[in-house]
Amino acid sequence: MTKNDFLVIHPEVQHALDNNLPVVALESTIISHGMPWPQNAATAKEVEAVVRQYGAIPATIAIREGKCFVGLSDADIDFFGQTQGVWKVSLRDMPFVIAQKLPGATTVAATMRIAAMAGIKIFATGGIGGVHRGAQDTMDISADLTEMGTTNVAIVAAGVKSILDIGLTLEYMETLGVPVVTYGQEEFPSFYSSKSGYKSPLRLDSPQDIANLLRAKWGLEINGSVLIANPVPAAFEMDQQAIEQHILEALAAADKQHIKGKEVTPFILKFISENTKGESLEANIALIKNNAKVAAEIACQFMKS
Ligand code: PSU
Ligand code: MN
Repeated sequence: MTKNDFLVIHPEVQHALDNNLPVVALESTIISHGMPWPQNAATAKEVEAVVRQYGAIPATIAIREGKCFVGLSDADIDFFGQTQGVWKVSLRDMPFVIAQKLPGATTVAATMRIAAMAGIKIFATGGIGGVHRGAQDTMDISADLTEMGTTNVAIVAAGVKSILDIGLTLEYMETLGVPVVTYGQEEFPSFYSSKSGYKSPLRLDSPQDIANLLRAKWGLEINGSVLIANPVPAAFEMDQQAIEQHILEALAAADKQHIKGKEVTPFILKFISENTKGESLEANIALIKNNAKVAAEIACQFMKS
C-alpha cells in the first residue's frame, strides 16, 4: 500500500486539482467536536457554499471505513454532525482509526496532512490548536503546531483562542519557522475578538499579497504552513474581558473534572458555548464563513501563477 491507496478524493475535487482550479480544504473536528448538532452540519454546508461563492471548490476532510475522504457529500456531513462517538483524530490517532476502520473527524493537524496528500494548498478553519495555558507544567502543545512546521498547507483561521497561551503559541510558531500574517490589521486576533494584546508578527492587506508570500515560501522550499489570521467580523465580535471570564471558568471546570489530553480543547469549547447563551456559537459561525471567503480568495490568487 502507498499513501494514495488511503485516499478517496471526490470527483469534483479531483477534477479541480487536475485542472489547477482553486480548492479549499475544510476540517471535520469542528463539525463533530466543535459545535452542537444541527448547527454543526448546517454551518459546514454554509461554509462550503461560501467557498463556492468566492470561486473555489470546497473539500471537507474526514476519515471513514479505513480511508481519508477529501470532499464529503451533504449526507456525510450529517453523519459527522450527528453520530455519537466519532473519533477526534489528530496525527497520532490516524493509523489506529484507519486500521480499525472507525469514523474519525480530523483536527487541523490531520486535515493538513491529508490535504497535502491530495495536493491542496489552502485550508480554512475557525481556530488552530496551540500551546495551552500552563503548558510549562502539562506539556500540552497541540500537534497542529508541529504539523504546521512541516506540511505545505496554508491555514486561514481567526487567530488563536485565548483558551491557549497566545504569546507562547506565537513564540512556538516562530521556532517552527511558520510565518504569521494578520489580514488587514496590526494586532493578532484572538478568535472571538479582533484584539489579543499581541502585535501580529506580519501584516498583509490583500489576497494577492498573501498568495505571493506563499509562492515565495514554498518557492524557496521552506516547508511548512503559513498562518493567515483573519479577524472576526466586527458585528460578531465579543467583549474580550467578558470572554476571558468564561475562559477562566471553563479552565477551572476542566481542572476540577480532571479533563486531560485530547479532551481538553473540546471540553473548554463546549463549556464556553453553553455559558454564553449561544453568542459564542454565533460568532464562531460568522468567523468561519469569513475565513472560508478569504481562503477562497487566496486560493484563486494562488492558482493564477
Ligand atoms: N480551536 C478552536 N476550535 C476548534 C479546535 C480548536 O477554536 O474546533 C479544534 C481543531 O480541530 C483543532 C483541534 O485542530 O481542536 C486542536 O485540538 P488539540 O488542542 O487537542 O490538538
Ligand atoms: Mn493537547
